[in-house]
Amino acid sequence: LVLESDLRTALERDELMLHYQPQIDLKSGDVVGVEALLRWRHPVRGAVAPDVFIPVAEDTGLILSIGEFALKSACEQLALWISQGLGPLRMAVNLSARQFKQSNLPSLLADILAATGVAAHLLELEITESSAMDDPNSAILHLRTLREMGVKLAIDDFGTGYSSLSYLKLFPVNRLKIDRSFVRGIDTDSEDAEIAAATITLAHNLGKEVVAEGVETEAQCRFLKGQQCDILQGYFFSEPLSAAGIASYLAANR
Ligand code: G
Ligand code: G
Ligand code: MN
Ligand code: NA
Repeated sequence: LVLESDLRTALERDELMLHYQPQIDLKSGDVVGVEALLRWRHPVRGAVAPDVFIPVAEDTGLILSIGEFALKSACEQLALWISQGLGPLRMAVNLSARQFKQSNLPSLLADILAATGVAAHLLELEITESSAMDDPNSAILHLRTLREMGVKLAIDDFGTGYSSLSYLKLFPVNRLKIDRSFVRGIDTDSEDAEIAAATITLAHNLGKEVVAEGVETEAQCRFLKGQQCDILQGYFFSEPLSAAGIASYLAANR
């Protein structure tokens, strides 16, 4: 596969980078954090979407070095923003299933936090619902270890996997991220609205916050506000931006 060999060299050649999407606190309207999202600028193909290259990276094991690059770059960038007075700000980073299961993840994280000086509670790790439910009992143990380090934890793409509600209670995570496939229809489709409302109530009853992703319209914002959702993320506020773009966005929205 052409993509695979190209992906091997992409890291060395500096073709991978992060973009960042703002997360807005619904009550205060403040930008409280960003989610780091990988971007690959291929020398010939141009921009390759993560939906295309992340699965290749997963299958080949390249995701471990790519994921390490993402964690390290995200923390370095956060430290820089904080030193420039752009904090307080939290950084959310996506973890692939393989990264999440890797036994040296806690020591890797500890090294990155120490090297960058980022406080653990400012880093949030997003684990997809399907990777948590793949082996829920060991997921609970991994999540507990990470939680004890002081990092924040979120279940990503919530509602798309086969989550057992009894496990959800046992996952020591701070947040649920409602998948954008449910957010899309909340103001037009009564089933999407019911699912989103029930997810928010459930999360709150379990002591967790809720992030709605893929928020694109004012009507969706209004619905989520009515349901006491905590944090919003989506094109309505901003698409994922370069680091420089985030600095301008923060300057304009604070
Ligand atoms: O904007 P978007 O096209 O960036 O992202 C598409 C998918 O790729 C999302 O499901 C997102 O979680 C995933 N993704 C983006 N960046 C990363 C990353 O750094 N690590 C992992 N594992 N997945 C990522
Ligand atoms: O799966 P995960 O939540 O990590 O991935 C986030 C993905 O959602 C990225 O591909 C990002 O570019 C995309 N995204 C972010 N905001 C919006 C939005 O408002 N609408 C849509 N359709 N996609 C979005
Ligand atoms: Mn995510
Ligand atoms: Na998601």
